[in-house]
Amino acid sequence: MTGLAAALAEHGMIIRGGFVFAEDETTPPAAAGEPARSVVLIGHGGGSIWPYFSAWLAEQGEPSPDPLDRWSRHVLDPIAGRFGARAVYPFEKPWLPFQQWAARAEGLKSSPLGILMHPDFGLWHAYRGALLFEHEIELPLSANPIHLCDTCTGKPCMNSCPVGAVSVEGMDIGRCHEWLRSKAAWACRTAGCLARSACPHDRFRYSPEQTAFHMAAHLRGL
Ligand code: B12
Repeated sequence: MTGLAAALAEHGMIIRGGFVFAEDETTPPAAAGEPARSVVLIGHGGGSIWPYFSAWLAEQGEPSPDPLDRWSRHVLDPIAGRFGARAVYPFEKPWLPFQQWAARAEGLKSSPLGILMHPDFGLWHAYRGALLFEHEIELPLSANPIHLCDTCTGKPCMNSCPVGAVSVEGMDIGRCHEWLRSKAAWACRTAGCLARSACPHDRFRYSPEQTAFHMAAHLRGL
């Protein structure tokens, strides 16, 4: 996996763990059409992709929809080819269970926001794709990763949403979206999700530019 890690590092991406599927699991096809035996998740912690993606975006001509998705394919399709894998993406429908895979690959658990909590990156990480292999590739799981939400006493994420969409029951997405559609939600619409921002584990927080980019994409989908 050293070669793969090096190829990804050229684009600010990292390996986000991987695992062998269970024998009785139905899996998507790998490169030659046979059911995949293993999956390696690819993504980033913090804003590591941002300089690479922004430089690529600046070279593109006319703006066109979903540039981050296009960039992800542009980077990962050739890398998948080099390593004999098939690349799949979190934005492709029918959606593949990226969060379930991520939880298995890195032992992560969900925050009250629904986003997985990472012991280092906090809420500031995402998945840009996954590589499906015909053979077994197992990557070591860090021993019992800490779930930071378990020891968080103040739970500021639950007190920071202006419409109380985050609670012990989880995230009320309908309430969040109704609010986001209103002009009154200017703070969330410009600075990003206030509940996510309130998380104290924010060493890897995205830059204001990256946050605004993701929020604009999110708002276009409402
Ligand atoms: C649909 C979707 C959404 C929908 C959720 C609809 C719903 N009712 O659950 C909406 C549009 C609300 C959404 C929002 C966001 N999402 Co979203 N989303 C997805 C997507 C494309 C598909 C989820 C799915 O159904 N998968 C299929 C099922 C079978 O797989 P699963 O692993 O069991 O998926 C479950 C979870 O992913 C969960 N889920 C997904 N998103 C969200 C968001 C919230 C708030 C909650 C409660 C649950 C939830 O719902 C799924 C069904 O149970 C995934 C990518 C993917 N392919 O999984 C990204 C994904 C889960 N989203 C992601 C992110 C980052 C976000 C946002 C932060 C986007 C942003 N604005 O920047 C927000 C979170 C809101 C916030 N508070 O900031 C990341 C999460 C990474 C992580 N660190 O955990 C993913 C993996 C995409 C990626 N490229 O990395 N999302």
